[in-house]
Amino acid sequence: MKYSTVYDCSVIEVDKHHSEAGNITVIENIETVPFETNRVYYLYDIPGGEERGAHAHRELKQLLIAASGSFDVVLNDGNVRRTVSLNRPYHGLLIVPGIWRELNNFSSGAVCLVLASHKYDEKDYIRNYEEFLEYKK
Ligand code: T46
Repeated sequence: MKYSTVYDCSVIEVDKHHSEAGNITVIENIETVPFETNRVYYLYDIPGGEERGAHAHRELKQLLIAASGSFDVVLNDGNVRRTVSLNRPYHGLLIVPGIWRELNNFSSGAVCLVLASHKYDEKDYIRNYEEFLEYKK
């Protein structure tokens, strides 16, 4: 998605069932996320001050959730930068393809849960920022 912008990314509120015994959030394909989930992964045990990401995807769509704790996601379309703070397990950040992202400011015990539209494919990554800027031209 060469022409995607940071404004194509959005925070959605996913459902939350509350009971006195605690909460549960359920995420269903299409109902909640506008793509079919083919992979789930999560980042955890992230040392203080560490950053993750620093790449873009050509085709992959993702929903990022702070399943525990909090962190910031800096979205960048080569033109505009936008920082989104995730700190609720019932908020999900939809990231469209063609967006450079950096994850930082992880709290202690933070867990970044990711629902992804495709299986892992290293060829889908743009890991060089100069290459990303060329791709977006
Ligand atoms: C993203 C952010 C939020 C695999 O072998 N399979 C996988 O499905 C994934 C996601 C990663 N890996 C390997 C590739 C690397 O050798 O795990 C290692 C770490 O991956 P990476 O450096 O890409 O990790 P992050 O945390 O910078 O990025 C990950 C995802 O790759 C990326 O899609 O958006 O989480």
